[in-house]
Amino acid sequence: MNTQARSTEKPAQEPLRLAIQKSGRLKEGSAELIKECGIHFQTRGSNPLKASASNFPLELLYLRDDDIPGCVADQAAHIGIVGLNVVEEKHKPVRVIERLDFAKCRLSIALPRSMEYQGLEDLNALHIATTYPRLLRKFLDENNVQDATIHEISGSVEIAPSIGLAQAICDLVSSGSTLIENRLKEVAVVLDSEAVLIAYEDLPDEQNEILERLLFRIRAVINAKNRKYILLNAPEDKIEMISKLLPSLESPTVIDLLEPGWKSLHSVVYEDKFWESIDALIDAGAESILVVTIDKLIE
Ligand code: PRT
Ligand code: ZN
Repeated sequence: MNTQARSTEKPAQEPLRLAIQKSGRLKEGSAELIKECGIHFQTRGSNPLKASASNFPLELLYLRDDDIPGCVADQAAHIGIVGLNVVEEKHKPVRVIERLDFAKCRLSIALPRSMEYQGLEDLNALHIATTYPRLLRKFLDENNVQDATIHEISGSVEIAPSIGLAQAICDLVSSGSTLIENRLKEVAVVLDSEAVLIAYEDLPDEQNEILERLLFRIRAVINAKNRKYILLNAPEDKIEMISKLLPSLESPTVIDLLEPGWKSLHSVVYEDKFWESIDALIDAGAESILVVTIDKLIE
């Protein structure tokens, strides 16, 4: 009887292994995303580089960001969260599954402010310092800049021109203040980057199924992030005009108010577009406008 019971038992599911950055600019955003997906982790146990979720078949591996594409390519991790800049530079065989809408930056070429610059051909004959030699070479080749020399260095790229190591740099920029501090000007964008979810190219069915469940949650979180739920009141005869002005995702809901001749309009809107249309909405007669954060949005 015991044997029979054992034979019908389902084998334990092997969790999906997700590699995230151990410490650095991606750490907080990665942890926040997982938390918003409703996945909980106990405090790390005996191994400080690993953690298991208590309510989802997910295991976390904490790594340096540079190691994440390689670990996913050789299946030490099934999936990873890392900057697109690192994925493209490392050029490992992994799939980029989803842009995650945080850690946005750009890989740019910058020159000393005093240097004259008319266009990409002015980069010819320059020495350019970077930690991204592959991406820079590709960009220069694609733009027919054949005579620039690339100096690969491992950090502090922004000081290279001031110490005479190079005449130009190619580095990540977000606010632009590091460039300003170092009297540099941005002249060309090589890559627009942000955190992305990458996956092993040929995941086993079991892990692929877990990934699909995780992706469903991640997309609901990302969809909600840049959208707001808006409620407003307006006279009945203004509702049609107002609904045309609203940057809605779909047809708004219109509800009668107790006060005769007045309606309430509810809709989901893109936050950035909402700010562009707010004045027009008020001019058209919208009142008591309430904007509410959305927790998750499943489309
Ligand atoms: O230790 P580990 O190897 O894991 O981390 P790391 O030191 O290599 O990387 P980390 O944590 O600095 O960055 C991780 C990822 O964050 C990068 O690969 C990018 O995808 C993303 N990211 C977003 C940035 C920036 N913004 C950014 N501004 N990475 C670096 N910077 C640096 C940039 O190199 C420059 O020195 O910030 C400076 C410029 O910032 P601004 O705001 O002055 O323009
Ligand atoms: Zn790194």
